[in-house]
Amino acid sequence: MCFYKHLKQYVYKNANKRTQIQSQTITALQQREFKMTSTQKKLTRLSASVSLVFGTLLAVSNSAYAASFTTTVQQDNGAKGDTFLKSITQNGKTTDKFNLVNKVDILSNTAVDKTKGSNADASLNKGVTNNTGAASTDKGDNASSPTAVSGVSDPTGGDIAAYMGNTNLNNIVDTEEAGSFVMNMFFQNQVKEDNSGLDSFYIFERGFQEMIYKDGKVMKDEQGNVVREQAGNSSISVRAIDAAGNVIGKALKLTKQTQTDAGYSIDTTEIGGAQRVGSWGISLADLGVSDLLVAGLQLSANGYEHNGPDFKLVGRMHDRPEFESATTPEPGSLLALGAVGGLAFFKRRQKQN
Ligand SMILES: [Ca+2]
Ligand SMILES: [Ca+2]
Ligand SMILES: [Ca+2]
Ligand SMILES: [Ca+2]
Repeated sequence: MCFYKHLKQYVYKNANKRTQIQSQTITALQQREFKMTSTQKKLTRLSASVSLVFGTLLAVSNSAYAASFTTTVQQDNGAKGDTFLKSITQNGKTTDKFNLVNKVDILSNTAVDKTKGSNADASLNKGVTNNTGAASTDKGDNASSPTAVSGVSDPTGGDIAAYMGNTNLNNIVDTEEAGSFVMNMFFQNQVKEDNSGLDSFYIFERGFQEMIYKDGKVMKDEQGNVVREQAGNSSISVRAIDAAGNVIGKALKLTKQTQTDAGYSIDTTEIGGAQRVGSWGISLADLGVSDLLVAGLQLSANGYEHNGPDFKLVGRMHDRPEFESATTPEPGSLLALGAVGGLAFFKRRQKQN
């Protein structure tokens, strides 16, 4: 009860400056959740109305760091063709329900230079590329796509959203190694934590390979054999955002060394042959947030530090039926709802006592 009393007071006390305190509120809630006794946790679980609003906090403490997972794709026409994501299996659970990106705000993206590059011709438009700029839309050479690839034109948020907004893993964002971008990606369904053991987001990145160089040198083991290891060739940074696009939680750099094999290859318009794909899974715990405010992810890459990630971002549909038809609420209304829910619970508890 103490927990909700404090919560109610906290939310009310800060009602006028709620946008500023969103992330602090989450942190405070998480800290209190960790401090809760098992009896308190049991009480919390019994309260359906409160769990609707705050129940997701329960999952925060039992989410382990992202485990490896298996990706199943349907690829009928080889690496150049459509490559549909069929399911993901992780921690013994399989899902085929995905939460797709439906809106992208490009905050920055190195502009294409039509005077440079391999297709230097200012008259060129969509459908070809000149390998300048940063993020652009790209697809398998023979794959279907919602629109022509952005090519030598800078992509719009709508272009990127269209390429992320389907399960065709051969519709991607291609990024030049020297380029930088920051993009906010929002999902069609609410992002909710659950106890399925599956991550909330998956990123597939083209360029997974066997490395024989480490720190610029060929490494050898004690027997003198060249050390080969599997890794991606690009990294990407991610951070949770709320519905207004404010960053929340902590920044997370997914490095190329931590990629795992996604088990398939793609050959897109910007490359001359098939490349293997690696993957990362991301949980809300990895991002240091509960799902109270999460509406999407901010993805970013900074030149050679990330080396031009070529990726598809797919969310997983949560296993929380009570949220299934809901769309992502605005942060303000969520907090107000939280305050009301907390108050109702507090009053009920008082009566019972
Ligand atoms: Ca390009
Ligand atoms: Ca890459
Ligand atoms: Ca190609
Ligand atoms: Ca690249």
